[in-house]
Amino acid sequence: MNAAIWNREETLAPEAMRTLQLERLKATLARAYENVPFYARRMQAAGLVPESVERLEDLARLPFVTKTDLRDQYPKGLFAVPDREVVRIHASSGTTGKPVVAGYTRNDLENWTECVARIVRMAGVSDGDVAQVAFGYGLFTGGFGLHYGLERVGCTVIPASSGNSERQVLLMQDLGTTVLVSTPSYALHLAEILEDSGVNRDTLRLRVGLFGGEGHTEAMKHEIESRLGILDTQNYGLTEIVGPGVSGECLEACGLHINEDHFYPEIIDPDTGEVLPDGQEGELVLTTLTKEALPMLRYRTRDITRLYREPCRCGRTTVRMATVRGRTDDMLIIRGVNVFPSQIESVLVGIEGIGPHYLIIVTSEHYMDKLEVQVELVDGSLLERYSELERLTAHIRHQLRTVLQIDAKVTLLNPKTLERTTGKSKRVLDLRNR
Ligand code: DLL
Repeated sequence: MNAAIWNREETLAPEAMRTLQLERLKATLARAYENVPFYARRMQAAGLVPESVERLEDLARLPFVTKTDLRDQYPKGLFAVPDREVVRIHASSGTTGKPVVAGYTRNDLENWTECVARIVRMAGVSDGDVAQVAFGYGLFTGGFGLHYGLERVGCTVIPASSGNSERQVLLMQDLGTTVLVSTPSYALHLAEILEDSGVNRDTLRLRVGLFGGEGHTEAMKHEIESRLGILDTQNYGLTEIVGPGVSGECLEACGLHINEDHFYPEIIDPDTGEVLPDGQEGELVLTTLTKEALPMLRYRTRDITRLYREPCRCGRTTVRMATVRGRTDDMLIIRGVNVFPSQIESVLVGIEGIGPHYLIIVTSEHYMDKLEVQVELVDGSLLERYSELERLTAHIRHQLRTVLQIDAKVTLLNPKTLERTTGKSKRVLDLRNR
């Protein structure tokens, strides 16, 4: 087996994987039905018992679980084990209302560590590496989640946590960090700090980034790679399912391998709920196959992607998901046109003279939606050169129009005026009355 492959389950033949998945699914269904009244009620209402699922395809008969269900069951209504078996709690921050609370048994933590270890190895990271974790250590799953997986493969882990960018740079310099673990937007922010403080990139040992927690476009990936001089790899996950460790990119950079012996993926049409065939884009729905404390049956992630099973050159046989294109609740409908922030990002990052940070503002005037895109200039003195400024603005508007099919107001700002975040970035301000 290729040394970079951490567990043998990553290379199972498709039939063997399906057998394992079905066996684990049946056990999960039985546990959930027996221990979680919510699941028992839901299944009964659909005329189902755990034994109704005889094949993996039968899973499609089960109702979905949504974030609203989790909120209604707050804090621990979906837990399937007694409190004394829960050894860790995490929670998602949640921009509205109550957070989602996730619990883990000892076995859950062990499986989580193994899943993250796989992702770390996929990115070519191993015991010779020094990994600086710039995710928050706390209720957020990013810090602790990556931490234990990195330790498992033998890395030296620096639990820097998020924030204090100057200290992050100092740690990188003095401790010889080779792996940066953060959100992609924070990686760009650190690149800026490095440039501003005149640190010569070549004096650093940074070589690879393990980025996740939010999306980034191909264009942004190139920007990070060229400014930090590293290889950008991404990984995906969510609190409701486990945290990071659901899927990650290998060095072939052709999609994210899903740890499908632990998390069973489906793609559905977000409007009808119908399961879509491989290759078609839709909403990712995940079912946990090994989770004890918080089993999740058909959780609607709201993340838009597609699945593909063509063999990967890395030797892993696990199904892959494409980079998440956006979230169903991220999609803006502006004057009837569907707009994903990621489309705007791809346009902006390719344009010379402007920085990679941006803010999308949507307002409504006289019942008409207005889209404004604020972006920073690389060279602030351009603000005094009117004709050049006009030309650049017109160019950006034109490019946006070509991609989005709608007009946007473009506002060019002085360098470094938009807010920088150390965690997930907030790039959309929808001020319409909804
Ligand atoms: O962000 C877990 C995580 C931490 C993953 C660190 C990777 C690294 P939540 O805070 O619950 O959990 O947010 C989950 O973030 O549904 C996606 O919308 C988004 N997300 C996470 N990773 C990616 C990614 C963590 N690689 C939500 N690409 C998910 C796009 C991502 N979106």
